[in-house]
Amino acid sequence: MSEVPVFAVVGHPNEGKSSVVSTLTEDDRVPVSAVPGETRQCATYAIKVDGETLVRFVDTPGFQMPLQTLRWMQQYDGPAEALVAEFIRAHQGDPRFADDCELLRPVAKNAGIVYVVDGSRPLRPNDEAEMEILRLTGRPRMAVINPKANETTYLNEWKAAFAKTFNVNLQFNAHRATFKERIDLLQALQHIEQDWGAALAKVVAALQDDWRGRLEACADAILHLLEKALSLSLSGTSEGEDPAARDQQRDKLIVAFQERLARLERDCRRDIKQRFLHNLFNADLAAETVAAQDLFSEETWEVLGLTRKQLSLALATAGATLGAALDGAAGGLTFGVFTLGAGIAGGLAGWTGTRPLSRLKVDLGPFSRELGGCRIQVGPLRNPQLMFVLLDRALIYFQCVSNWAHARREEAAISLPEGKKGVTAGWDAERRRLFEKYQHYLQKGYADKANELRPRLHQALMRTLQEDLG
Ligand SMILES: Nc1nc2c(ncn2[C@@H]2O[C@H](COP(=O)(O)OP(=O)(O)O)[C@@H](O)[C@H]2O)c(=O)[nH]1
Ligand SMILES: [Mg+2]
Repeated sequence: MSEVPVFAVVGHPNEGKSSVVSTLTEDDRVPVSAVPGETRQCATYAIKVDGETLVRFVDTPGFQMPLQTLRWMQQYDGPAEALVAEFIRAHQGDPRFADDCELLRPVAKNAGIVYVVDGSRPLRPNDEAEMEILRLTGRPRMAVINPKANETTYLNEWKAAFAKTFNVNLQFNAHRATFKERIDLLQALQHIEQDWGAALAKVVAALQDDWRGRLEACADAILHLLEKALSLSLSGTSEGEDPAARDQQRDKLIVAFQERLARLERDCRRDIKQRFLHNLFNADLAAETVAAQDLFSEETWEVLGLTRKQLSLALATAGATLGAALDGAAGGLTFGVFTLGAGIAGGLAGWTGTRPLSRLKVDLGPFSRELGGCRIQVGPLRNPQLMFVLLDRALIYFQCVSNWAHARREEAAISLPEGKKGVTAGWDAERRRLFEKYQHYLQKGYADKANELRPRLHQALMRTLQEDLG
């Protein structure tokens, strides 16, 4: 069959039908609403890859009069294949059955059926009636349990009821489903009707290809961020050679430097987000979370990046002075990225919000240099911790965006458990060293050597995106 398969997503009002459609088609325009019965018309959404429509899902209103609808169907004695069309013909002028007619319209046109229930509540007589209606339509059908609440008491009851009426049933949390779970649902659909098997297998293969392409693009975006951030350096000329003038100039450069880094991070996030077809979701609003905090906040460095031990190793390899980088009284929580002059605090008040600048540790040597005369240079950053914090922030952002179901409309809140919870601290030493080497080459200005490493870095990132975060 060369036609694009169509599935009507049906069920009781407010059980998550629109949510299932939204998440499956990655379309956040599907209206998801807490108010039952808002959808009165069917609306069709598609999974498309490279502009080609591969499968369609029809979002429908909920059953309105299931008991009466069933009674009519049980009394019907015309040809079985005309049942649904006859029901619609008999009821289409009656406003009490408006929703039932509307939701059965795609079924009358031979759509397959995806029946959605909230499996966290017990079964009711209406549900039995709805399932029986769907059985009587004779169309291929699958039941999807979308547990809206964290309640599993009734799951077995639901599954037993489904066993009688549906070819396949599956649990699918429309607000939490990952890419893999979407694929599982599409694969399950392959089994409800042989004729659609090939078309749906094509959907699955195309989506898997497409997903891989997205991950490749994200790995590229993250590598681009690293390259730009780690080779970033700014220089300027102070007005006069006295220390105060030089400090002032250096402080200005530091602020500009931080702004440039922040912009690079923003660009990287935008590139990542763009791949996952989100219009409403704003991951940047995750204000309480580590990845969304200031890159240079102490809390960020506490949770992300390398552990103290990993960092000492990295610093030793990079030939930096351990003392400078691991100073700080607070249990080694400060890593000395920036050197801030005494007179700078006022001028910088804006960039860490309310955090007192005095808590930032000083690491003059590697970061800013006086080039002679009135010339001052800031960057490139030598501290490996900065690179791993940047990586962690990008990876956590990726993880959040790529797993954010399109039906989920609340604001993002990425929460991380206590302790070192960056991604890179969990990497094997080989992977970490590869990136340390890259940073080293970029700082030294060995562009060729840095470029040679890129395929391996890309591969390492792909592994993380696919395996560590998948
Ligand atoms: N927490 C949670 N809420 C859900 C889930 N599915 C649906 N909802 C909520 O339930 C309400 C109805 O969802 P919707 O998809 O519009 O249901 P429909 O009326 O069957 O189309 C909305 O407030 C959704 O946010 C879910 O899987 N988890
Ligand atoms: Mg709806």
